[in-house]
Amino acid sequence: MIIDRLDVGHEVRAALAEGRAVVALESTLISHGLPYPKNLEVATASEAAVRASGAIPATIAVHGGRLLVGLDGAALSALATAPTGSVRKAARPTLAAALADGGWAATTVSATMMAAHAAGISVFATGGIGGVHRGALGGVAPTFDISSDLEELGRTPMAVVCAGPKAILDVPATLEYLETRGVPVIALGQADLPGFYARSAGIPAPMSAPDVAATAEIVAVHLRVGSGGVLVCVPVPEADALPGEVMREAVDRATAEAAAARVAGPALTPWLLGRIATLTDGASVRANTALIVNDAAVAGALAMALAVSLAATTRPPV
Ligand code: PSU
Ligand code: MN
Repeated sequence: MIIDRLDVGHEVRAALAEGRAVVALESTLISHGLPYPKNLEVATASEAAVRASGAIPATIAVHGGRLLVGLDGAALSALATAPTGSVRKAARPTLAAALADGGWAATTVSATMMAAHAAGISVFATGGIGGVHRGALGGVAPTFDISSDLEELGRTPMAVVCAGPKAILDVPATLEYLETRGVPVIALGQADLPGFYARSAGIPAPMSAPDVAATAEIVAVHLRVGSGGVLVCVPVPEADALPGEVMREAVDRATAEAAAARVAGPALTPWLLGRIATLTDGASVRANTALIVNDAAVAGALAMALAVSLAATTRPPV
């Protein structure tokens, strides 16, 4: 059982026991998504943003065969400064190997959801979820590269706060997949689906809620009557957003280059994010940084609102 591998930090354990708001944070964006020292700054700022909302942060990673829920400062910087290639990327299909290996592994959205749910956490913040990659379903040689994040959202009850599916993806196909798997997708404060680096993905969101309180109501009901997760999409802060056109050009070029270089599998997302950072002269890293910290703040507020309503009920057995 996953619970046998779980090490929940003191502060997080106490907060959960008291029914206080806790927000899970993932670690792949630290090890594979952003360069040092930006990654450590973002991880620290995200934890601070959760605390500023009144909730307790729980950054999750794998080390020494254990799933750590609530990294301390030393662990966070060990992960952020580890040499490239020395940290595994653990998703649901690769979590067991990462635990068996005994070294450091960062958890993606899917593995973070597994650990957070086992610990009893209902709210999780990330930058952008993985999804259906471009070319996964069509073209001469479909890759079938669909992130395990989507299946996890379909099965694990939890609110995942992000800035939209990552812009490198086939976003309409990703929305269709989420619909098929029964995952509500809520845009916060706007009708358009947030576009990760950009405020809008250029398509309407399946549904929207005006504010955190209204979002919390939908999430609370879903966690009681539905199964699986809810995806809450918050637009990147205006000041750091990439203009839609700049984003589209960089994403198109990076995607074509990745195909030409035959980059595939778990290496694809980190490769694309890195290439887009170069193509936009670092502007995409500023947007990515800002959206991650903003998501953490919103997740903190959501967890505060939910702590009240979830405390009043017991979750049905799964
Ligand atoms: N959000 C970011 N940067 C990232 C990620 C999210 O701003 O690097 C990570 C998440 O951990 C997500 C993963 O689960 O990218 C998706 O990887 P893949 O496409 O290989 O499933
Ligand atoms: Mn993949």
